[in-house]
Amino acid sequence: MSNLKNKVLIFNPRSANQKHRIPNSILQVGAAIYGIFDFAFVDGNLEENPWLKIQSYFNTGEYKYFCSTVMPGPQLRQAIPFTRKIKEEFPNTITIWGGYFASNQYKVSIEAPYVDYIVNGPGDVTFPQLLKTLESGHIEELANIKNLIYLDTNGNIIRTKKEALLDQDTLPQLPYTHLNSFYNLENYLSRTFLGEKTFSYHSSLGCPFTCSFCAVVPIYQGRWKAKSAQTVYNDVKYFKDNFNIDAIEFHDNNFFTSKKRVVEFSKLIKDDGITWWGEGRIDTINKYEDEDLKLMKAAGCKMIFLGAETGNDDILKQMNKGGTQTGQGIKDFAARLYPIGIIPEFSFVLGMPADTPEQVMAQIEWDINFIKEIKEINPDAEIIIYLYSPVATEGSELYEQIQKAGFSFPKVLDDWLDPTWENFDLRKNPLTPWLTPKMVDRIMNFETVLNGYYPTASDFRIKGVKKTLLRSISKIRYKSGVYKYPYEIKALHKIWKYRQPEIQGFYSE
Ligand code: B12
Ligand code: SF4
Repeated sequence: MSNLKNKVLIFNPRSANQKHRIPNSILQVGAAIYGIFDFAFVDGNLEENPWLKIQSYFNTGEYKYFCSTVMPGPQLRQAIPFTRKIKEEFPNTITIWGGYFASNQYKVSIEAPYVDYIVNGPGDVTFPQLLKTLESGHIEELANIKNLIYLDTNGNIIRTKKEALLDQDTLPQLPYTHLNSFYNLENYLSRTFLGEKTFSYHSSLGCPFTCSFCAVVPIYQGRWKAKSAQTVYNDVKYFKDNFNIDAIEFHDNNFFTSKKRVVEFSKLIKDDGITWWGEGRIDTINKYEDEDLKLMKAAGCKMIFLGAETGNDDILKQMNKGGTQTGQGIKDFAARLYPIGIIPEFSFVLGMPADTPEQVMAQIEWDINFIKEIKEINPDAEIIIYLYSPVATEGSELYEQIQKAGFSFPKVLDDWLDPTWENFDLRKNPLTPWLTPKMVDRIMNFETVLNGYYPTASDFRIKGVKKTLLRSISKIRYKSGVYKYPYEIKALHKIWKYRQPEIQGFYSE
């Protein structure tokens, strides 16, 4: 299929300023065409000027496809202007987007004159099929390719059928060596609070739940498929043997869905001296036996990221949190993990819409007190606070509700580059009309005081005397509930460069 004029460039726009993770999205996209098309990777995280690099590839005249993964937030800063520029400077280029932003905000993306195709969800079959079809010139066959979004000749948006999730063990091996020929893999194995050399791995696709606020749901619609414990272990072992990794971040949306798989994996990895972290659900993991949790701890599981969302059972229902999660369940689980020693990292979403401003505020206060209770039960528990920021899950009840409350997303792709929308993506400035500045301040100030009184265990910069000082300064505010203007705590955080996992997008930096 490959010739000198149809090479493919696969781009990972800059997503962070440091401690770059192995770019699994583009790796998997590359795996799908490995041996079929010639392709180059450009990682915006490791290039000082990625545009120059991209341009140099296209200047050879050999590249025809510009393909970018796009998640919301900082990646848009390169994805949007570079895709536009490619079309301006090399008008014959075909542009293809994939990833969470492209799939969820598909209308605004595909209507941009410079985005030609969107791969909606998994690209393992769709991507090579799309390239082959475009190469064959049989454009009429596009409609038969699953997981694809494009405009027909009349400008109508076509969204083809969704493909059933594939058996993840049958997917091709990720082309690590190929990536290494562009960027030394050592660049991606950073020091984090988990270890000196942290490897990032994505072992399962989707999630079996359908929480109404979550970006995973519109794409996977309650489906989940995982690689087997043995396959995961084989990949981990490869990195242990070749790169001497001592830690893993599992990037799965819901790593702990299958107890059997987690137990099997724990048994396999237990003697390798590797520390690991993943994301899971409280109600799912609370069903594990104590023996399982102890085995996980012994096998290196240090911390689990858990969507607590809120302690209020009615709101959990409104969020469609599904499963059996309750406020009491969160407390029970926090208590259970304390003696076992696995740190629960609870993420809360504050500022959900309600009928009146008083109700919104009352709910915020309620959650603040709930979080304080959790810290009483398990002082090791980490708390991450997000402001509720809606995802365009069109058709969902919650989306209808937020639209009625006056919320809408940008109608033109370039508008996503506005700084206020970027903050929205970082879930710090939600632009949600039901949240008043007073409410946002109350949440943010509480968060500052909480982080002062309980500095996160995952920050290796704030320890010893610094920690004691910060705690004593924050104590009166924390105990009295007077959180306003916590400048003294902010100043210390600034001096000591406190890291905020919810903004940096990862928890174990
Ligand atoms: C790793 C990761 C990061 C890394 C960046 C990695 C990178 N690319 O450089 C870091 C930590 C920097 C990051 C940051 C953020 N992230 Co992030 N991130 C993830 C995570 C955990 C894994 C992504 C991944 O590697 N997946 C593995 C690959 C194989 O799956 P995939 O990306 O879906 O790719 C498949 C398909 O989508 C498709 N595909 C994807 N791209 C492309 C491209 C082409 C051309 C094609 C054809 C197909 C295709 O094919 C692939 C194979 O089938 C996801 C959640 C998840 N489990 O996916 C969140 C996720 C994408 N992140 C998210 C967000 C919001 C962020 C932030 C913007 C905000 C935040 N607070 O987290 C920050 C930015 C912060 C900042 N200051 O920079 C959200 C997006 C939500 C949404 N509304 O769409 C997710 C879904 C997490 C979540 N559930 O909330 N993130
Ligand atoms: S359990 Fe987590 S990943 Fe799954 S749908 Fe709910 S919030 Fe999303």
